[in-house]
Amino acid sequence: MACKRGALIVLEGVDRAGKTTQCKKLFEALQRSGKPAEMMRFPDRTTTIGKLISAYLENKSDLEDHTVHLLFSANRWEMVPLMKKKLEQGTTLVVDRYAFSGVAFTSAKPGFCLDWCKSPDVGLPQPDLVMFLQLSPSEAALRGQFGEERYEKSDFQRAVQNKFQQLMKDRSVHWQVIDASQSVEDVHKDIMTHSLNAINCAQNQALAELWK
Ligand code: 2DT
Repeated sequence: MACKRGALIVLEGVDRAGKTTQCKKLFEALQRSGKPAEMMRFPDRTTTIGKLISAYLENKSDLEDHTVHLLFSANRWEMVPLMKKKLEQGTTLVVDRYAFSGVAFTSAKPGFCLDWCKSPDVGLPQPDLVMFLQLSPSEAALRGQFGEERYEKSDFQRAVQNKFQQLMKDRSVHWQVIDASQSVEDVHKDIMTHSLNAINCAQNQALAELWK
């Protein structure tokens, strides 16, 4: 490796756990401490594939369930060359949702198994750290109403939460559960500690492939 690579850091979690806020705080804190970092999010709604996904999520179009699952995965694969380039250049990527959301959301639908849902994402860049922002449904409810998008229903969100619990049993992924019921600043401190560790470890390790 020409220079020390950046780390691939993913935040996952249930709705209203504060993923997007925490991604931004982490990105800003890394930048302030002089560590090259960039933020990404999935779905990336700006690409051609992302626009199809966005219309689906906003209930402006309907897509068959397998089809939309594969589009979410394609939306990650189309970013892989750029992700690898950034990581190799030493930039740490802070990513809001990844393949785990892909699997948890689709497998919460009737008729889908975890293995089928994982298969299109096998071989994606393996995150160095996946932090799961854990929040109970009752605490999430205190943070306000769900939005208007397709998956923002409490029964479905509960099923998604169960699927995340199943995914977290997989020891091939470096999961870290974060208590998202703490204050924004305390959650940030936890996330920063784990991220700095991951960045240190990643420097001396080759990028692996997810679920392979
Ligand atoms: P936000 O843009 O608010 O995060 O909502 N999703 C996401 C999937 O069903 N599959 C995926 O692969 C990904 C990344 C989660 C996006 C919604 O899309 C769902 C919520």
